[in-house]
Amino acid sequence: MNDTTDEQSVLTTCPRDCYDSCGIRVVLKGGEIDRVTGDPDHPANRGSLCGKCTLAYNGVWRDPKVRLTKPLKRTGPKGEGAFKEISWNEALGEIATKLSGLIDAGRARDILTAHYTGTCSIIANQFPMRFFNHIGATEVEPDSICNLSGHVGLGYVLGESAKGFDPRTAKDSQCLIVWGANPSASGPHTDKHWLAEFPGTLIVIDPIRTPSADRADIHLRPFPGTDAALAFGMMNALKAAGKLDANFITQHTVGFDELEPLIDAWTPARAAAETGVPKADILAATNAYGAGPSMLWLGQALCRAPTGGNAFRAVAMLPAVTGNIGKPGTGISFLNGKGTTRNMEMGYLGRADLRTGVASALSHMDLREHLDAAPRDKALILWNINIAASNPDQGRLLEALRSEELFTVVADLFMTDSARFADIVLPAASFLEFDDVVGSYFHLSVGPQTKAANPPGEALPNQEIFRRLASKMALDEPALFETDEEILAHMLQPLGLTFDELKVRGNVYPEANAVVLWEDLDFPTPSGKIELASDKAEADGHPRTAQPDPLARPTAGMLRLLTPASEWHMNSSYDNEPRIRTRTDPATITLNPKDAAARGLKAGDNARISNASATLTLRVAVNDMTPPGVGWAPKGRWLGAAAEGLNVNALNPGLRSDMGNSTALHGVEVEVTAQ
Ligand SMILES: Nc1nc2c(c(=O)[nH]1)N[C@H]1C(S)=C(S)[C@@H](COP(=O)(O)OP(=O)(O)OC[C@H]3O[C@@H](n4cnc5c(=O)[nH]c(N)nc54)[C@H](O)[C@@H]3O)O[C@H]1N2
Ligand SMILES: Nc1nc2c(c(=O)[nH]1)N[C@H]1C(S)=C(S)[C@@H](COP(=O)(O)OP(=O)(O)OC[C@H]3O[C@@H](n4cnc5c(=O)[nH]c(N)nc54)[C@H](O)[C@@H]3O)O[C@H]1N2
Ligand code: SF4
Ligand SMILES: [Mo]
Repeated sequence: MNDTTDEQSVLTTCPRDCYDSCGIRVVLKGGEIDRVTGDPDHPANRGSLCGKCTLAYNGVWRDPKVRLTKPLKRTGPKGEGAFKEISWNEALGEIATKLSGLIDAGRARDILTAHYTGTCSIIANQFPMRFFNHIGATEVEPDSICNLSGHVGLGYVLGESAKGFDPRTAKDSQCLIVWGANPSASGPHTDKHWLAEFPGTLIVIDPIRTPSADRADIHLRPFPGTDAALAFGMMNALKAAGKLDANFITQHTVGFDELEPLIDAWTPARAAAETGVPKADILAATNAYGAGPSMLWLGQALCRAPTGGNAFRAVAMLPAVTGNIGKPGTGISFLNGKGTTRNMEMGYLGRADLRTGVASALSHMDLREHLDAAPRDKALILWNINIAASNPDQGRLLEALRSEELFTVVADLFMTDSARFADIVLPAASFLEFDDVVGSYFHLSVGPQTKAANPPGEALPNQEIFRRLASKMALDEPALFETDEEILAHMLQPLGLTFDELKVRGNVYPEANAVVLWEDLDFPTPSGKIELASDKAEADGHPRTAQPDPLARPTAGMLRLLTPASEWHMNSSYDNEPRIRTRTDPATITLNPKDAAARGLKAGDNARISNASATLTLRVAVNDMTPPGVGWAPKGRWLGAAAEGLNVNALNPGLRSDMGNSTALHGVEVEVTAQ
């Protein structure tokens, strides 16, 4: 804390699921939070916070009238939101009785836990898994709702998917492709600073003309799901221009002989016909990328097509065949996560080694069906997640959550759509209310999460909730009771830092200077090289190499529905902030002028968006930022925001991608008609 006359400030870090991980300066007056602002000295955000966090952190997140402050017990039918306040002792007692009963009956696997990135600070994000590992519960595989197909696809090629490039090496680069990411929403400061200052040619590949695409020197607009064809067309053009790096291919890759016939078959003209991207644009992008050194940023939407895993493999071939990896100014970044370059022992937090029984992961894609299957008296414990708003197959999921046999516990800051279906609701503390650590998944920095206020009412940090539950269940594994101070000391020790030092510094780069990731060109694949063809993929039932074939266009009369990140929401978080609702109500779908005209729709009309799964009413916006054949309706709305009590995820029957049993939510097709 830095004293001024009557103000003090606390440096902390935003732990939302966002590329930026902004530095925050919390200003206190008289020991109370006066305002939450950006840290001017933080390299990622340089003093500002995004609009949504500025409003929410100075609004509902600190409003004790909106926050959950006491444990609650359901008093009415599930989903109706009727609850009474109870004590922690009573709440934990009820949960302990239910869980111990299942464990004693040899049914620990029927205790399901789903959690994700509601908060990404490391202890609050992972420590509760010690409890679930120890009791032998079933974890709903977190990434299967977001990006698992990408991890699997990239894993076949590079052997690891969470080691990317150091953004600081951009100074050595002359071309950057941002492929299927929209940093203007998903990492707004990375967009405003890093992308804007990129010294070379900026290429954005996105069907939608996003603000990031507007910033680009070249914007390619493939029809969704045709990216693999585009990548093959680019490799064909690179070969024709003599830009393939034969030495690199020989020394550091395997399987080029199997890939080459496909490259030869996919001329830029053929790729243009299949993707809708003009041939001249494909050639311009290829020339820029081929000149090197070049960087490639893979966004998370790219893997959310039914062919998303294959798309990742195909696009990852570009740096491999041109040698754009392992040198300054090159590389391929999906997520910069796990232990990579931050030197922290991430596995220590959730302690998979504590697991009892068989590890039984369940995909989010199978969750609804699993809840409906006998025995139905399972327990479902949700923390850091809002499945009622975020998961596919929404209509049937809500039905499953309505079951009187299912015992549901939700820990959250707010009475979310999921919390309304709970038997017991537990009030969680927010990031402003306890100490922790945050690492960005783009920048290679680490920041403190510093306690700036007490939690409202009786709210507790996730980790404390599960310590107390372990105690109530009389569990005696010492790791379940390790304190935050002990964990922080353990995690920061390899960085040579104490938490107190980190709090003063506000952020650190464990590697002070830009690092070149993959510099050793030693890939953790079976061959130790980049695998253009993969025995492992084949053994898992996939083709040996990436395939160029595009995903089929929507059925006649239907539009492809894209529902990516919204500028004003963080997944479903923030839809309960009134000043955000004023800016975003009513929920809209943006149509290309041709598609709107063909349906007799104009801006401001209400449209019926429907398919076999559901019907939803959305307000129409008309703009050629959306290409013909596509509707754009960003995610993030709570169910009450629509007349039907549903959101866009009701339109997704639960489409799966080709890899990892992971979501393919951008494969959804809808009919759009005037109301
Ligand atoms: N249509 C469509 N659907 C999508 C997507 C899409 O692009 N389109 N994206 C998918 C993706 S990528 C993802 S990652 C998922 C995300 O989906 P979710 O994981 O459900 O994300 P949120 O909706 O933000 O829910 C996180 C919850 O955590 C709560 N929370 C915040 N801090 C804490 C805390 O410290 N403790 C506790 N206990 N709770 C806390 C928040 O209040 C919020 O209710 O959605 C998926 N759904
Ligand atoms: N403001 C805000 N920030 C967020 C989130 C949020 O909800 N709001 N969510 C967070 C989370 S959980 C995640 S996973 C990340 C996701 O952030 P990003 O990695 O940026 O991914 P998305 O926002 O899902 O989609 C990015 C772009 O991909 C495009 N796209 C869709 N389909 C295709 C396709 O087939 N090919 C190509 N080339 N492009 C396609 C979409 O039009 C969209 O503009 O953002 C995080 N940051
Ligand atoms: S959500 Fe992202 S942009 Fe907004 S304050 Fe947090 S880290 Fe920064
Ligand atoms: Mo995500």
